[in-house]
Amino acid sequence: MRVFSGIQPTGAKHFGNYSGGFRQYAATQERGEAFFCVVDLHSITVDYDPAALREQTLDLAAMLFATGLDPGRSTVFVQSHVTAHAEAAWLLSAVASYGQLGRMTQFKDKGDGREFVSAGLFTYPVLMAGDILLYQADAVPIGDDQRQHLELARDIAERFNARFGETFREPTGIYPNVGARIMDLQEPTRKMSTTGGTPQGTLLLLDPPDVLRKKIRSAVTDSGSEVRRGDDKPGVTTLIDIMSVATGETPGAIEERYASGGYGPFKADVAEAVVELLAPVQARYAEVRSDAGELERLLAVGARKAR
Ligand code: ATP
Ligand code: LTN
Repeated sequence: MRVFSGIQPTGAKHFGNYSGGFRQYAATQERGEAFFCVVDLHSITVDYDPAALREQTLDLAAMLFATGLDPGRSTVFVQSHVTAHAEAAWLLSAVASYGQLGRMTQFKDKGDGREFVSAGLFTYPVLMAGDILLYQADAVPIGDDQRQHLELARDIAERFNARFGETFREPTGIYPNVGARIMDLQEPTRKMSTTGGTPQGTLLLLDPPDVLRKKIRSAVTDSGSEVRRGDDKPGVTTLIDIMSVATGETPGAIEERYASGGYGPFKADVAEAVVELLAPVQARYAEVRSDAGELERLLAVGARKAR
C-alpha cells in the first residue's frame, strides 16, 4: 500500500494537527510505503516571509520526526525540492473543474475578508491532487477538513483516467475515529486552527506545560455539569476527544469515569494527559531541531527518493 500526506510549514502546529495529521502519519507508515511532504508551495498562496518559511520548513520536518516518523522507513521531503509537483498541478488543472474549485470551503474561508486573494489560493486543491496522484497513493491520512479536497483529487483522477486511459489510482482518505476535527477550546463551533481559531483556544504542540494547563482550565464547557459528549455540549465533547487522543482510551470509558465528578477534576486530568503526551515530543523536537545540518541532509535524501 502507498501512503501519502502533506502538511503546511506555516502556522504553529497544534493539537488538531497532531490528531488528524502527525499521529496518523506515524501509524500509517507501518502499513505500507509512505511519503510525507512539507508542502511549502501551498504555503505561498497567502502572505508569507521567504526567510521565515525556510526556517518553518525545518521546524516542521523536526516535528514530523519528533512525533514518530522514522526516516529509515518513511520518505520525508519538501514539496518545492521535487519540481514534478508544480508540473503536475498545471497539467491536472486542465481536468479540474472551475465550478468545483469555487465550492471548496477552505477557499471561501481563507479568501473571505482578504484584500488580496491569489489565484494560487483558488487552484490550491489542484496542487494537492497532484501531490497525491504523482505517488499513486492508495491512502491519505488527513483530518476531516481535508475531506472535500480529497474528493476533488479523486474526481480529477477519475476524469483524467476516463479521457486518457487508466493512469492514476483513486486515493482513499484515512480519518481518525476520534479527533478527526478537534474544535477550538474557546469557540468550540470552529475547528482548532492557527489561522482561523482563537489563540487561547488553540493548544500548540510546543506550548510549555503551564500554558497548556491554563488553556485547558479556561476552556468553555457549556451548561450543566455532566461530562458527556453531545451536540449540545461542543466544549465538553472537544475535551473528551482530546483526552481520548492523548491517552488512547475510548470516549465512552472517559465519559463513564467522569460522569458525575464535575468539570474541575476532569479538566485537570485532561491537562495532565496532554502534558504527558507532549513532554516527550517537545524533548525530541528540541534535540532534532538543534541539528539543522542533519535535518537538511534527511530532507535531501527524502527528495531524491521522492523524485
Ligand atoms: P490550520 O487550520 O491550523 O491553518 P491546516 O488544516 O490549514 O491547519 P495543515 O497544518 O497542513 O493545515 O494541516 C495538517 C493536517 O492537520 C491536515 O491533515 C488537517 O486535516 C489536519 N487538521 C488541521 N486542523 C485540524 C483539527 N482541528 N482537527 C483535526 N485535524 C486537523
Ligand atoms: N491541503 C492540506 C495540505 C496538503 C495535503 C496534500 C494533505 C497539501 N497536499 C496532500 C494530504 C495530501 C491542508 O491544508 N492541510
